[in-house]
Amino acid sequence: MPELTRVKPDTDLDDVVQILEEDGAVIVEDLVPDDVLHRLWADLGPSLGDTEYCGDWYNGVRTRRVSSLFARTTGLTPVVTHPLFLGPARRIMQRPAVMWMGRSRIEMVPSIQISITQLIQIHPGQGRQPLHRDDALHLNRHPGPTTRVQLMVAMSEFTAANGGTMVIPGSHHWDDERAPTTAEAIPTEMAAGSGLIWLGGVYHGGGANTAATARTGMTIAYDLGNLRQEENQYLAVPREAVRAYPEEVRRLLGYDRCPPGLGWYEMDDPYHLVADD
Ligand SMILES: O=C(O)CCC(=O)C(=O)O
Repeated sequence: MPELTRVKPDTDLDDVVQILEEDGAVIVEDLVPDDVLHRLWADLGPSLGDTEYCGDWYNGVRTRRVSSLFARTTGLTPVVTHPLFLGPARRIMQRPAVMWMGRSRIEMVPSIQISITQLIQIHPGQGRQPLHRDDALHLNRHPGPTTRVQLMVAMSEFTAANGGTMVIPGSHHWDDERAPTTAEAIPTEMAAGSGLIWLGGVYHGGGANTAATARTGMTIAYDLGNLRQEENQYLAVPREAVRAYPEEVRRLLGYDRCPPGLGWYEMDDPYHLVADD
């Protein structure tokens, strides 16, 4: 069976971008250091115990999901600013768009924003999730420009048996009429602390858990700044919690404008709402 390409955290950004553009997915080994992983378990793990199974065919009848992660921990900066997550997201999505203002030719670079944050814990007995493209949320047509770059951090080991994310490499190049099949999907196998990064046009889904213990992943996605966030971060994260993060992350949580003119507040930069006094 073919395998997903694996890179180390110090791999050159250009190489990772090239892998993502060709395969649509890559595993970054040791993306999250042990101390960060322990902190995230301490801050987020207890919420899983307080959460019921989702109970539906898509989200999983033996799957627990916990969202609003930025409201639950102040420990996400090293994850969302990791050079091999934020770097490819910026490089792949922030492509200049040309426009004319009268006789002036202008190039505008869009922003990107955090779109969904979720712990996903797949318990023994959970079946395969339907393979899907996350950018279908925005009704994207394919093949086409990438508007989402997503990360799944293994909070526990991912194996073929315990529900490691199923991925069809290269499927972001397919058109909209080609249906994905399970036979084409590769299970993500990675140690706790490693991360799977994939593009929004790639078919993927949670695997079946036929093992004895649960698999826990933490997913966070970047979307292009001119799209609606999947998870409404303005409602999910109180402003005091946003202020616990550095300016770059506050802006990535949506307190930013997307050029040329989306998202202003009182005709000004919305960052003022979460800036330090
Ligand atoms: O849990 C996983 O491995 C993938 C989950 C997923 O793709 C989803 O819920 O949309």
